[in-house]
Amino acid sequence: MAGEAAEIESSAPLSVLAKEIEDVDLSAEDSNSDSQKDPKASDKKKKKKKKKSKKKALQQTDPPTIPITKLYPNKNYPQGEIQEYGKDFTMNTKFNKEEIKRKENLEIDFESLNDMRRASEVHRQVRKVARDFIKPGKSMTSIAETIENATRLLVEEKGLEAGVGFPTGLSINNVAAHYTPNAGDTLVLSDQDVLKVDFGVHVNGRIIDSAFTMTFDPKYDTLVQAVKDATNTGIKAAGIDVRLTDIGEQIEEVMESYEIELNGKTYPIKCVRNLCGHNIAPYVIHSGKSVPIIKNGDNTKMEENEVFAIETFGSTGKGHVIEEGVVSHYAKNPSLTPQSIGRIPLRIPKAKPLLNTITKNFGTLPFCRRYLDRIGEDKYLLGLKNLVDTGIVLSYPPLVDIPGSYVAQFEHTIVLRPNCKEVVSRGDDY
Ligand SMILES: [Co+2]
Repeated sequence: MAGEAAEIESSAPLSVLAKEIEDVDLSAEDSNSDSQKDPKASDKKKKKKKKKSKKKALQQTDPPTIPITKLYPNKNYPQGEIQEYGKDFTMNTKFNKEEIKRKENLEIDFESLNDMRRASEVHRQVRKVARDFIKPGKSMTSIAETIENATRLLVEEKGLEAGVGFPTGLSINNVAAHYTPNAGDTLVLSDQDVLKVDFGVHVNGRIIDSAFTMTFDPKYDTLVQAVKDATNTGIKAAGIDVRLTDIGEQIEEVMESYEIELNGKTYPIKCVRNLCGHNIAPYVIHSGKSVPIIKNGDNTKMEENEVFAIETFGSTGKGHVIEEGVVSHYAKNPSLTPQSIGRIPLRIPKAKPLLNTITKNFGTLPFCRRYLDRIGEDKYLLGLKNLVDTGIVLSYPPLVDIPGSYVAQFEHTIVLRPNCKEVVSRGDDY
């Protein structure tokens, strides 16, 4: 999901994440510097381990039908891509054993990291299903349902313990973000469309937010390449104590070094300057910090153990989005306490029971109208409007650049572990 620069809301920092490491496996397998420097060595190690284990690992079917927990009976889910922090950071810490020890003690707790890795493996397998399914001629509704059904199956959806992380974004062309079909939607994908597939998976509220762009005409290749490059630049630039504006500046420089020729005209590829990445807290998709994709002067720094969605948007249009069109995405406002909500008068009688349904089924996770439909809610629009008007529920309208323009997006979720950066949602596709 996309963060909007204009709507930065402050909330408590994510200092809760730092806990002592409890699982020895993590330090044995993940903090081992040899295994990070030499991927082959770690492969060998893993193979050895597998041979020793008596349980025979299940193989995923095609299309996938086996929940991820069944594929990893020892519950050690695959780690993401490990990146070392920049030179300045390692210079300060590499030769300081005490500092390394201190940082290991501050390691994000293994359960949380492992939940994110499990959700990431679901994401990788579901996006493969999506890539195989998505073709010109498919309806947006069928694409969204294919992605959501596969997610629910592979993550073993269970109340607020595991499930879909937020509505499946299927924004096309000049629509940059926050479009998902509502009931009755008849939109069908065309071979000239630029489609952003932005979907989420969560385990115990640990949301993996990752997105990619699909096109069916090679003329868009440069746009897709520019945005992929820009997102990877942002991921590389991210780190503990790094200023958000510096990340934005590096993204902007890479993105705007590209241009694209479309139908005989050359367009500069611009960053969509009012969209940004964001930090993620348990059950909260946008948790206060915004990662700009331009140099914006925000001197706020990233911190140890924070989780960030790094996402960039490149456009052939203005590089600026406005809210336009029918809303599909909503989330309960995470900064309100039950007490403060209780003091807000609700004019529509159905608003109160609807709010209870939202709290019970989604908590503060984003949802869409289809998710209300599928749990049996109907005629809820007036009540929902009342909740939005009072600020109890936030709405996220589609965000669009000028007509005729094309926007592409790539996004990954990263964890700023004390001694390394883990790109948890990384796959061999992007
Ligand atoms: Co996002």
